[in-house]
Formats: sequence, C-alpha cells, structure tokens
Amino acid sequence: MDKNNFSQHINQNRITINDPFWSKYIELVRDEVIPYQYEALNDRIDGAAKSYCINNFVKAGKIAKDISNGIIPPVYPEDKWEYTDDNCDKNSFHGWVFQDSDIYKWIEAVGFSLIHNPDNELEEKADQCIDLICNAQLENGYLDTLYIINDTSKIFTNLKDKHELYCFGHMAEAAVSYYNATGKRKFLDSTCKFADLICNTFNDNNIKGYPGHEIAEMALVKLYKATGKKRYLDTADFFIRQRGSKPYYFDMERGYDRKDDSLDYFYNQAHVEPVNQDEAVGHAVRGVYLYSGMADVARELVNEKLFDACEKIWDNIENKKLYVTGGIGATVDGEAFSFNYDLPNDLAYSETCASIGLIFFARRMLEIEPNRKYADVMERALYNCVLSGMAEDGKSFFYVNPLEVLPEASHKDSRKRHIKTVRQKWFGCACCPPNLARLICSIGEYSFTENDNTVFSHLFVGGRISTRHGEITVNSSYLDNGNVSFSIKPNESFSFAIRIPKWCRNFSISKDYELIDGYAYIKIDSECDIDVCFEIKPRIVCCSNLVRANIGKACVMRGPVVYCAEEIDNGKNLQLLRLSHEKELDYDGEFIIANGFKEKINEDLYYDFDGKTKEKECQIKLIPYCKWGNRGENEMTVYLNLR
Ligand code: FUB
Ligand code: ZN
Repeated sequence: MDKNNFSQHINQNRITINDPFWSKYIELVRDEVIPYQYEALNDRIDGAAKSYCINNFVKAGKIAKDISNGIIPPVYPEDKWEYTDDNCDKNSFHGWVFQDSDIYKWIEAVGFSLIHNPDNELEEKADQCIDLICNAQLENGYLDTLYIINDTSKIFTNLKDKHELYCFGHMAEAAVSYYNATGKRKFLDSTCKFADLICNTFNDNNIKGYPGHEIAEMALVKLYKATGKKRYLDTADFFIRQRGSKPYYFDMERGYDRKDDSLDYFYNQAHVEPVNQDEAVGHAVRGVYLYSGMADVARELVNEKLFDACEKIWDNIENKKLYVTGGIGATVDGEAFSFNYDLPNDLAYSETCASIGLIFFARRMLEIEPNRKYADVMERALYNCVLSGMAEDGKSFFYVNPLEVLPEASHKDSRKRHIKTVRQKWFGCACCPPNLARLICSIGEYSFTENDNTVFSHLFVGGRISTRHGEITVNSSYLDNGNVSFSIKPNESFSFAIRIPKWCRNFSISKDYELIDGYAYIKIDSECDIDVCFEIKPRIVCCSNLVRANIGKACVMRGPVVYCAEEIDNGKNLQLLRLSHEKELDYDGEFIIANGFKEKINEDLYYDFDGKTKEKECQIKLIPYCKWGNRGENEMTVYLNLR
C-alpha cells in the first residue's frame, strides 16, 4: 500500500456528462425511473408489489410526536422479515424490515440527478420526503420506522437481522448526496444526529456489535469525509474490528433468543475477523458492501493488513467467483457466493445490487492502487449485469440476472423460481431498482480519480471534468468504434493516466506514454488533445475449464459488452446452436451475427452414437446481454456450444 498511489474520485458537482451512451441512461433515470419510483414508494402503481415505505414514515412521524408529548404508543410485538396486510395489524409497520432504505436510495438518486439537471419540482418532492423523514426521528436521533412504529424497547436488539444500521447507511449516503446537490443541511444534520447516537451506542465501552447487513461502514466513512467528524471513521473501523471476533456478538445479542436459529456466520461475513478473511463468502451484497467499507477504512487509516485482506478477497472474486457478465453471487441459497468456480448459468442469482456493490468495491480499490484489474471489473459489471437490471423503458426491473433462461423451467421447476423470465414492475423487496438509479446518476464518479500528480481516466464516459490539475473534455464513442479523445487545459503540469482495458489487443494513443499496471501515463505540460483508439471487435471468449457449466461452450463479447442469443431471433431450443470459431463475427451497429450450426432435434432419449451430428448451417443473432428480455418472454443464453 503506497500512499503516493492513493487517489480520490471526482465529485459529481465537477462533472458534466455528455455521452452518447450514458446521457440516455441518465435521462431515462431522470424522466422515468425517479418519477416511477416515487409512485412506487407511495404505493400508486397498479399491479405492482406494495412498498409501504412512505406510509411507514407517516405512521412513525405521528408516533415520534406522541412520544415527545409523553404519550406511550401501542406495541406490535410481531417479529418478521416481511410485514404484510395479511400478517400484521394495520397500524403496525408494513413491508420488509429494511423498507426505509428505499426512500433513502431514491433521495440519493435525486441528489445526483439534480446536479446534472436542476428541477425545482423534484427538489420540492425530495424536501417533502426529508420533512417526513425528519418528523419520524426520535429526540435522541434514532430513526428506523420499524422500531419506532412497532416497539421502541427493541431498538438495536437484533442487529443480525433487522437492518437498522443498514437503513442508517443508506440514509447517510442519501444525505451526503442531497447536501452536495443542494447545499441544504436539514437531512445531513438529522443523519449526523443518528450517526452520533450510533457512535455513542456502539464502541469499546458500550455495545460491541456490528451490522448484520453491512453498508454502515462505508457510509460512515462517506459521512466522515463530508463532515470531517473523525468519530464516524472510528465507528466504521470499530464495526470492522468487531465483526467475526469471539465470542460472536450474534450469539448473545441483547435479549434476543436465538435458540432455534441455526447461525451461519459465513452468511454475514462474520466467521472470522475481516482482516483475516481471504475469500468472498456469504450473502453477496452484504459481502461487497463490507469489502467496500474495509477498503475505505484501510485507506483512511493506512491499515496495510486490512488492505491485504481486501486484495485477497478481490482476487478470489475476480478469478474464481465472477460471471462473465460481472455478476456475483452464484446461488439463491442465501443470495450468496458459492464455492470457487461454481458459476451455473441457469441457476445464477447474480443480484443487480451485488454487481453494484462490486463496482463500489472496485472503485475503492482503484482509489488505493491504480491497477486496471479493478476498473476492468467495474466496466464488466456496469455494461452487463447492472444494465440488465432495467428495461429499456426504465419501467421494469430484474433483481436476479441469470445467464440462461428457459421460461418453462422458471414456471415449473421450483429450483428456478428466482429466475424471472421478464422484468418485474416492482418488488416488495425493492432493493435493486433504486440502487440502479443512484449508480447511473453518479456514473461520473466512477470515471475519474485524481491525486496530487495524476488524473486517472478509468471509464470513458464523455463530458467535461474539472480536476485539480485542469479542465478535461472527453469526447467518447467508446462502444461505437473505440474512439475516445481528451482535450486538456491544464493549470499546472501533471500526469494523465488512461486505462487500457485488458480486452483490447491493439490500441493507439496520439502522445507518448509509459504503460504501468494497465494505465498509459502521459505527461501534460500544456494545452493539448489526446486521441485514443481502442480496437473494438467481436470476439469469442471461453471460460476456465474448472467452471463445469461452461465446458465446450463460449460466449461472444465486443469490448466490455457481453452478447447473448434470444429465442425471438434464433428460434426455440438455443441449446442446439453451435458457434463456429473459424468464421468472422459481424457487428451491424446493434447485433452481432455469428456463423454457426443448429443441431437437428433428436427425440430419441437415448441412441447409439454413429460419429455424426445432424446439423445445418445457420446464422446466430446476438444482442447485448443487458438488452435481453425487452421483446417479451423467451429463451435466452449467454454461453453457446462451441463447434
Ligand atoms: O437485505 C437487504 C437487501 O435485500 C439485500 O441487500 C438484498 O440482497 C435483499 O436480500
Ligand atoms: Zn437488490
């Protein structure tokens, strides 16, 4: 860990995005997703699962007022994951235990969006939500509607399952985003009040607990950076040091009876202390949120050992647990990482949020060590698994992102019930859509980092960036033809480092450069233009033969984009297609046309092989994976048999 290598992402406020690919997504989020999600939070979408989120804040606001007036509220002692109209009192908390996080993610996305596009009406709506949130806050700073509505005596008694610190984490991320966008302090101040309560509650002399679902760690670091209050960083560090230490906190949580609970410490990444972890295990979203927090703390406190653990975990994900689409979390069982090289295509979980969390982890690793391996994964996840999470019209979403879909199997085989064949309007457990919105609106923050000597260009998103060292304008047609040009107006000499993606075999740069760890470093002394051309053409990509699901198969990629075959273009029974590696692959600006063969159907269940496969030549039409499922329910596969 070399402090000289540390860099920092460039805040959204200093970035204007103008990019043929990303601007459309940002507009989609602004025009469709954000308004749609607001309706969802208010339970106003016909046929969609109910959120109850806003309603919970309204209920909690009344109770908080009663409490401050000395009125003792009723208690609803149910203990559930999901509270529905059917299983609880109508006045009690409704929805999943972490339902509060949805409004926070929405506000965070609104904050990022307002920076690109000021919008008084939207800001007013967000202010109203913030008023609602602040009204629900107890005088001591506590804020989680589940416990405020149902039973304040149970606050912080079930950290393992009940997500109070998770909701706090999203609150903090939202508060910083909204403050950066508007300069308004109300939400930030109320978040700090809750953060202070958390710092006072959890420390060496008080409760030695830690979040069951991580995120508070990285959120506290963000809050520390926004406010300068060191105690937030210390509490993030405290949570990481406590996790996995013995005796296990979750065994003896305050007053919580776990007699019948079979505790799986791997699920919560609490099996050993993070500093001694070397493999990505357990619930995938929790994992990558923890690893992001670990990287943040390692960097802020220059903790070499913690960074070593992050590197080991990173290598394990990158080389043994990552789908070609940038998806992680191979099993539905615990929404979790599976064992090494276990990457089934048709059973994949690959949650949208998990890939988003992987991007968080990747950027933090990049900020410590500028090595292209992190940005390569960031880009892989972004262009594939993450974007697959949203329909082209921004109105429906995938939570799970499989690499192979057979609708009949999803409908008839309960092992594949999690594999949805079409995007859903909304989810009761709606973690993914708002996560997508906040990531897309802040895409600029993943594109560049800078330090005292260098500006790093990681993703090639077009726009204007104001760095410490000068103004940079990026013109990008990266995905179209691999061309990216930078116009640089420096205010001092500095080094400009451009990532050369590993997928790119040939590239040209119009200036002299030195290649280090996958970055081309260029000395900038005066105003200049740099033209970069990455050769981007379709290619056939194979997978390690330790991944049993992909033996004899391959997929097609172009640049960072993974392609897939859909039934609508190739007919039923995609398993019969065979990709020919000898013929050229054509790209027509949207689809890739591959040459191959289609086996004839053989209805004999068993037969003696005569050495011949009956097949006929065919063209295989491939669409970017992130766009699959936009033309109705149908079969889809990323991997094809290789001929
Ligand atoms: O527990 C909160 C969120 O719900 C997780 O991050 C998702 O995986 C889903 O389980
Ligand atoms: Zn999710």
